[in-house]
Amino acid sequence: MDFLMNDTIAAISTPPGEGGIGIVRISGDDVLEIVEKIFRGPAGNKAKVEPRKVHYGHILNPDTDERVDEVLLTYMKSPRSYTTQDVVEINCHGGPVILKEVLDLAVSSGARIAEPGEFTKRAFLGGRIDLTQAEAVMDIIRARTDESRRVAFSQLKGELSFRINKLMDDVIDFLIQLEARIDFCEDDIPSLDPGYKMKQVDLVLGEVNRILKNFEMGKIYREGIRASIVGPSNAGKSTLLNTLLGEERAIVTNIPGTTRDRIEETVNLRGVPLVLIDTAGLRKTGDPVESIGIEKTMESIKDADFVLLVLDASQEKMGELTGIMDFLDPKKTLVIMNKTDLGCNYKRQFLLGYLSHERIVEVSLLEKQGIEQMEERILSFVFGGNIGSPADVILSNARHKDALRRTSGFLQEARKSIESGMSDDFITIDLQGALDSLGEIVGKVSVDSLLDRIFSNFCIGK
Ligand SMILES: Nc1nc2c(ncn2[C@@H]2O[C@H](COP(=O)(O)OP(=O)(O)OP(=O)(O)O)[C@@H](O)[C@H]2O)c(=O)[nH]1
Ligand SMILES: [Mg+2]
Repeated sequence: MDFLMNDTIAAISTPPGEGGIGIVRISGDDVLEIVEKIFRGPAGNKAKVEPRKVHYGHILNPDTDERVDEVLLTYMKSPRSYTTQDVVEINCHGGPVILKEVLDLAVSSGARIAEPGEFTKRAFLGGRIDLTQAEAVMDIIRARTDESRRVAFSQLKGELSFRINKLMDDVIDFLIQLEARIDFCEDDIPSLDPGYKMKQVDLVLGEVNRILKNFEMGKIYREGIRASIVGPSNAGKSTLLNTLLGEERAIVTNIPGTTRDRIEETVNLRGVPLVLIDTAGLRKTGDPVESIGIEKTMESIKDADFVLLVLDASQEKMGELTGIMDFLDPKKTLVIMNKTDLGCNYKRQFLLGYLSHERIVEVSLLEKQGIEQMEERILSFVFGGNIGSPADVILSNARHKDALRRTSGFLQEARKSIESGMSDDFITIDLQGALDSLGEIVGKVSVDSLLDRIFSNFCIGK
């Protein structure tokens, strides 16, 4: 990767398709030159563009003198721009043909097409944001619910970086104290007490482990969670999907075997993106189409993070359920006892042989009874009982988690070294390892391939 990235890049920064406006963004040393070639003020004159002002005018094809579009152009002068370089943003009419043409003109006037994520990569390399913030940009764009967006935005504001930098400072402070005793004659400075050393390591280790703990929660908010809705035919599986979705997505009839193909929809369950998979009912059937559906149901159970097993509460017969229950993993199953309006005749005891009572929720989806409680149960089940506030979540990225895991490993080694009375040399090696892996998170150790991997996930124009 070229670290002197002052060549000028351009891209369409708005999504493909038609819209009220579309934006072409250009960044690099030649921005003003390009503007001079292709932008004309209201009177058709070459306009002087000033930083942080919006300029009205036209984009012109300099070869044919043809006006391509009427635009608003904003110039952000280096270093006070997103990339820290000279940047212009041209607000055009939002048609794909116009945007492509303006982009082509920028390119024929000296820019090159940006790679995905290249604007943000420049912001990082220009020192405007650190790695966690660069990654948060992508997470914000991809956020599927308001809460996912909040988690990403707190990262963009630098909350994770702040905590990591603080930890790095603590490790460095401790390292300096140890190094001082290694480098200088032992007589000058009294050696450190093992209890004191242990305390220094534990302070950092405690915080690292705390941040690691909320990763799982962060992941759920960011990526969502997959639930497969299964159960005997006619129990109300499709009704459950529709209820949680708030619309009539799946066909509901009183004919058993209505759902043949699996239906997948994302719902926003109090901020958690929940992917629901409605499946064909589990029953013995001679119908080949339905059999295929049932096979797919089995597959969807394997794919899902958990299973919502929908049963008919008014039915006494539980015998045929044994097969289903044996197939399901009780740790990953929540039972929705539906149709309580028709009576509660099911054998609770039978189910309690498989799972605990808080895993059984009684509802009437038809009469909309117990829906709120069901939603709460689903959430506390998803979060393993402890739903934290998304405001606490600052770790949502697998790369960060991996680096923190390694940090934690190094610190545990350091603990062992202290415990077994090893010399300070050994402890500093572990601490250095901890420091390096913390540094990876905020990008203080730049590794080309790491950067490329992160930024190539971005969309073009970002
Ligand atoms: N009385 C009552 N009927 C319900 C309730 N929930 C769903 N139903 C009815 O039960 C029937 C089956 O509902 P579906 O949602 O299609 O059931 P399903 O489990 O998807 O069925 P298949 O796709 O055939 O496997 C429909 O007639 C629903 O209106 C409920 O809480 N009470
Ligand atoms: Mg159905």
